[in-house]
Amino acid sequence: MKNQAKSQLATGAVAHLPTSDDLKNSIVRHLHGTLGTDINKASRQAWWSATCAAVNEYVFDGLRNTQRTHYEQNTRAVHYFSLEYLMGRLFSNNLHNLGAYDAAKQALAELGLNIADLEDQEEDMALGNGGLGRLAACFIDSMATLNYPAIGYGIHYEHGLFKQEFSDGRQIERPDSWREYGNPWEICRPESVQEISVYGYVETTYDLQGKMKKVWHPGRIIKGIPWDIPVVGYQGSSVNVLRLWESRASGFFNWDVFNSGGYIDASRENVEAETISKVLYPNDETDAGKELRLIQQYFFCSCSLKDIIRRYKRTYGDDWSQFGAQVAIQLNDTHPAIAIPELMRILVDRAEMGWDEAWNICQHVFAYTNHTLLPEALEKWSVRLFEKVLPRHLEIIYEINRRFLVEQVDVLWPGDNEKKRKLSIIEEGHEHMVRMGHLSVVGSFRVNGVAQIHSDLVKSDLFPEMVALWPDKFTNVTNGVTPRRWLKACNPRLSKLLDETVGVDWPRDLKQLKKLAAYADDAQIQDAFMAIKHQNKADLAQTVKELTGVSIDPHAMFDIQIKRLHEYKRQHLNLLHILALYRRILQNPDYDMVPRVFLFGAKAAPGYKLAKEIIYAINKVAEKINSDKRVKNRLKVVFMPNYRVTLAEKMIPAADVSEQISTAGKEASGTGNMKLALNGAITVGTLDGANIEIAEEVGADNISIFGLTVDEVKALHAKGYHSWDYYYADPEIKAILDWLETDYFTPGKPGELGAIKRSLLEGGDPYLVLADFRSYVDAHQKVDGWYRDKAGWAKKAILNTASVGKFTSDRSIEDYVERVWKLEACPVTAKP
Ligand code: NBY
Repeated sequence: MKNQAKSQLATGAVAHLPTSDDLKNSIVRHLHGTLGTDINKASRQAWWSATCAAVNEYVFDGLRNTQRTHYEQNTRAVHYFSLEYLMGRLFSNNLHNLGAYDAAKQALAELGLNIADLEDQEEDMALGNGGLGRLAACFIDSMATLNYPAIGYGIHYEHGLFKQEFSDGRQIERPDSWREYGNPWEICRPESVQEISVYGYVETTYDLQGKMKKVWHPGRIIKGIPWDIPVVGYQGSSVNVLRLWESRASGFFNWDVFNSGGYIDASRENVEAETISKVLYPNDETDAGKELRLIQQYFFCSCSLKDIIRRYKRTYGDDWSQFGAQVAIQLNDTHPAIAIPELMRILVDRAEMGWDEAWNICQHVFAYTNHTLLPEALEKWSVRLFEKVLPRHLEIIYEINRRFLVEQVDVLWPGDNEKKRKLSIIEEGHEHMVRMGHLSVVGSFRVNGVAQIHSDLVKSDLFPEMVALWPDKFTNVTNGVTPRRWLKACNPRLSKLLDETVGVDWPRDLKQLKKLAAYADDAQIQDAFMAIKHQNKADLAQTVKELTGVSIDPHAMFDIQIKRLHEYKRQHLNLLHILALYRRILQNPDYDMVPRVFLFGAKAAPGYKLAKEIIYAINKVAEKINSDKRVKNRLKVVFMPNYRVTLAEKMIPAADVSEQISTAGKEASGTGNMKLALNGAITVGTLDGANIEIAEEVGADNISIFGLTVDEVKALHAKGYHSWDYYYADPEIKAILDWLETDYFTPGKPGELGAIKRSLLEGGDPYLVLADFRSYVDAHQKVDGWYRDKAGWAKKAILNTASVGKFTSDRSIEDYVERVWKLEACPVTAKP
């Protein structure tokens, strides 16, 4: 008998993990019975769908067992509210988490198929912009793995983040239609439909006892249809749910129009209702402040709250006394903050509860995570817009604010109008605005930042008075990433080496990696580790060739910056360094440097002009450098198109150097920094966000830190920063900026790359690029020296992987459980 690939032991919700024969039979069965085709003529797409269906037999089994257990145990649960989930592909992730990847690989091989080819059939599920959305995806993976009863709530966007193409070096956005050919991982649950209201007006009425009652007469009713995506915990522990709402016209309101011959008007209303979940806003960090966006936020919050309440009532009926004990809601930034007045509305207007009792419930339910200090990214909605879209919620916010100012602010600071002005949920400018951050802090029992320094700054710079009012409300939870996706699945070679050296428990106990430190000086392990890195680089080189046509040499140092394009993340600082190296090579043909390939991946928000100019400049400089014979392969520059989770999974395992170079105080945490260090890249970074904690873990010898600290940044701004001084004082800076303005990189078109220079000089260089330039170049010089010593570099790389066990999202989730949610794990056992 042939050797069947064994799957790992079933430990949780999934009763029987598949063998390769099980999967093979099931795949063929689905090819016939679900896809209606045959092994002789099935397309790759059909094979992929059939394989997903086969995997789903086990996933759904786990889902049923988990849901039954949660219902029977009646446990407290956390509800993660997020406008974004950047899931990426689910095929290999689900197989790995089921412990069935090898079995599937063998089954497919026996059917004459290569599993990697099938993986490439899947579109990324890109329902998010960047770090915030990916964090939500890592968190739901960890919550399932750790057996916490948890549901993720969000929007089922028809179009996720745009696809990026380059045309003559400039970013072009194309729509992303991830579900065009269906999505095998989701289940539509029409039986759990919800209806929500928007627009209209509020009527004040009085009952027979003379008691005032507010009645909202909505202008529009919209249906929310839930799609459930199973979230498979590692080794089949729990299978939780991500529930995403799709908007539909309610039908209800349109009949009159329809019957009176208004067919076109009626279908226009349909289109408008369906627009709500049509497309993800591509704004990273800055909020658009658009009506549709506010409706999106309200739509998913209202649907989700009603869903939670429906489930609660199944057990408790009209007894609300246990709601606060049973339900925790985590707000992923302020985007879902409208859930706070919505719950108040449901309790006060619908359940006819007194204000104090209702407010008390809210304050046991909501917790808020802040992801940014950038002033332009702190959400505000105009009172005018609120009044139009959510008139009743505006009244409730006014009342929350009135009580807050009278009962809290005026008690601590009697008669201090300046304090009231600063703390008011309503900002009084020439246009009155609702401050969603203030609302979130006032309405939550806990507020956290996403790295220690960021949480400290949230307290000291963003909400100092709120801290004076409620010191215990504020805490920190440093971000983390799931090692299942970001090491086990994306870097199988390194995973195997780790299994052999530190044992197989590291994917769910990442601190086990510490054992690897004992081998940091072991020549054999060093060779193995660097051979793996080299193979990963060779794989990436192939991808680069296919996607861009550029040839890169895996023997060169791979220096990678992957993240959204933003001035504060300073991709242009990286560019200035590249230009400095290029200029040195041209000035000195024998300039001695370790050959380097600089790789970028980044999307710019479509309306962010300067960000797009930076992409263009990098592409133009890349073209010139890559075709300049004088460089003799010491330098290559590649901007990878359409950066997304799937591309990250190919780039991260191949990185030697990780660029984490934000202006200190601006990057809340970062999570790419963690993924890169975990895969053995050495960080060149500022003392910002989680870089600080990474430096603490890996030690000063294994990271290259540069630049101003948060305090120095503040001091420099206070004293007055003049970027021109650096331009005149540093001839290299001057030469590079002037060079960018010539037509050297854009023949015949001088000034095409002038935007960067202008922003750094006339624009005042708000992110201190020129102030940090010299120390950045020095930090890279140091890295260049390190790389020349092969054994020394291997040791540093190994120590990076060995030292970053702290940054698993499992640890983040345990921190949330302890500091915020107070949940009990609920292990699931499969029914025999
Ligand atoms: O959240 C990121 C932070 O920049 C990063 O430092 C942190 O590690 C990560 C997870 O905590 N923030 C982020 O990704 N923000 C967004 O994607 C985003 C998206 C939309 C809007 C604002 C921010 N919006 O207002 O539309």
